[in-house]
Amino acid sequence: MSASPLVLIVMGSENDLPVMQEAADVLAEFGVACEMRISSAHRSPLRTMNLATEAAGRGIRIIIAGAGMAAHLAGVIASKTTLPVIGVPMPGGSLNGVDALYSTVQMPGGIPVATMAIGKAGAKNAGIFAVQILALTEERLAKALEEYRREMDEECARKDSAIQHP
Ligand code: RP5
Repeated sequence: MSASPLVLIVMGSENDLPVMQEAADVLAEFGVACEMRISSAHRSPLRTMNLATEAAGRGIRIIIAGAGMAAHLAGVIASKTTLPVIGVPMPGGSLNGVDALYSTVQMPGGIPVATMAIGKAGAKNAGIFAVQILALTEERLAKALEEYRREMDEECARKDSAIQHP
């Protein structure tokens, strides 16, 4: 794994870590270096702004932002960088993540956030989506993605066979 991170993973609270770890794990599987940070759009707005504005200059290519409740983290970061920003709505709270989903996905025209599903599936897909972006210019990753899909297909076939021949 190369030393300098290509993907920055930001989350609004340490309580988001069990979900956002899914993104870091899948990036590690593909050998893509990432950096994980805690910064909140509401509780630490200046730190969040600085993370966003400085990211491109230090070699970050993609930002993954996970937040819950009135989740403005991904949108605020997207407003301060032209790097692609992938949003992950956190589950939990009174609305179990639907609030975060709407807050993350409903961006005004001009400032996109690529919003994933609520929770761990969304975090995992954020990592894979980041790899897919990097694979556009890195042949090693394009091949690794093909292999990843092939293994999923084989796993499905094994389970299909197992259920038929218990
Ligand atoms: C958001 O508010 C965080 O992303 C978190 O998901 C949610 C609640 O934060 P905590 O009160 O658990 O720190 O900013």
